[in-house]
Amino acid sequence: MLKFWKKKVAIETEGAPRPAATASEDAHPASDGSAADPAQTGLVSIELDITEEIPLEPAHPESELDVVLASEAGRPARRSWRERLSGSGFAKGLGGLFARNPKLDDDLLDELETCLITADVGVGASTEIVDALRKRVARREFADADALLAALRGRLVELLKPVENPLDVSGHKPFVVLMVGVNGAGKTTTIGKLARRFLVDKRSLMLAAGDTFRAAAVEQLQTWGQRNGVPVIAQASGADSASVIFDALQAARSRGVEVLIADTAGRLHTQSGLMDELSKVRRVLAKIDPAAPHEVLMVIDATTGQNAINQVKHFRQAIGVSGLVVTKLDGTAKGGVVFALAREFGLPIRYVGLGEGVEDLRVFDAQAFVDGLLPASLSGFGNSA
Ligand SMILES: Nc1nc2c(ncn2[C@@H]2O[C@H](COP(=O)(O)OP(=O)(O)O)[C@@H](O)[C@H]2O)c(=O)[nH]1
Ligand SMILES: [Mg+2]
Repeated sequence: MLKFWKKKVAIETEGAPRPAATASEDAHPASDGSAADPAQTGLVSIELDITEEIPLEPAHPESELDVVLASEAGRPARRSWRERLSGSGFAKGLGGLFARNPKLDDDLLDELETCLITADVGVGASTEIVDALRKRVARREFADADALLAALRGRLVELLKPVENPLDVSGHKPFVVLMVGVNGAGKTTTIGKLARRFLVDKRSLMLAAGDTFRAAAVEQLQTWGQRNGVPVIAQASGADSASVIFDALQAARSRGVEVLIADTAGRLHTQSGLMDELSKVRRVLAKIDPAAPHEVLMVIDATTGQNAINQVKHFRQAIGVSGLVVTKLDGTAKGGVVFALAREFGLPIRYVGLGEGVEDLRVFDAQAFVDGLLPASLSGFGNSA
């Protein structure tokens, strides 16, 4: 039995007085504490009349998200991790290696090491993993290649377990999630997917169109918000990003919203001006809530490979990063970067993107991820090993 929820939301970006401290933030349109005039500030007034029906209590609560998502536009239920990851270079490389029914010798271990490095696991982690296996092979711990594969699986899961740490938004209200990352990493689409999850969890939320760099980015978020009945705080493109996110936090607070997700421009970590802007977002938010943002979620495109490591270093320096989302692990991504990130930073990997669909953002699960990358067993490849 499905129950439905009808929602009517009126949003206008308010010009409420701001704390005196804000006056020092040069670019804020109403930093003198006066009521903001939309005509002067370029604030966009958004009137949402949402009558879209959002199913809240699906027939099978144990797979709530699946049911809701599958019911949308006749989508098929979401695909398994293995289906999504089997096309990756990592899965193909390892699958190919073990499918040859290899002998347990140095050549196999060398090939395995090359395979891990090629899949972007990183030289340090790959060598470490293979050296440990080499010692065990020398001690004749493995009866066959299947046993070696099982040991590899165990080690890979062990590497990722410490970063399997889901995002918990219950500690603050509003809980502010700031999305950061380079251009095209998948920030805005991830916001859509994430927001959908929160809606299914029955959490009230609001979005801030903090990517004021491109007009299309503001529209992308507004369109999504309108379609899903989620208020979006926006200003005309070219406005100050920190000011949009500041307004959004004020609005979210006054409306008792539980989660605020703020988009930001896809800045390159080499552009120091843009990085400074991120630091400013943090400073400005702290005037309303010293603990905000409560999560700085950095989105990383898995296809950027080892460059991802440098990106994280720069963003950590500029704003601090508390969690990662690794997108585009479907298709041809090498996937190994997830291990390299885990080893290098130990930052929680909150979600992974396994495709472009709304159902393809998954809470990171170390075991499911590794199982998706590795062949189930050698017999799965028609070998008797
Ligand atoms: N295949 C795939 N594509 C994705 C994934 N996440 C995002 N994308 C695509 O990446 C492109 C850039 O995404 P966008 O959200 O605009 O990036 P932004 O510049 O960081 O906001 C879009 O075409 C998305 O559909 C994913 O997990 N898998
Ligand atoms: Mg974007």
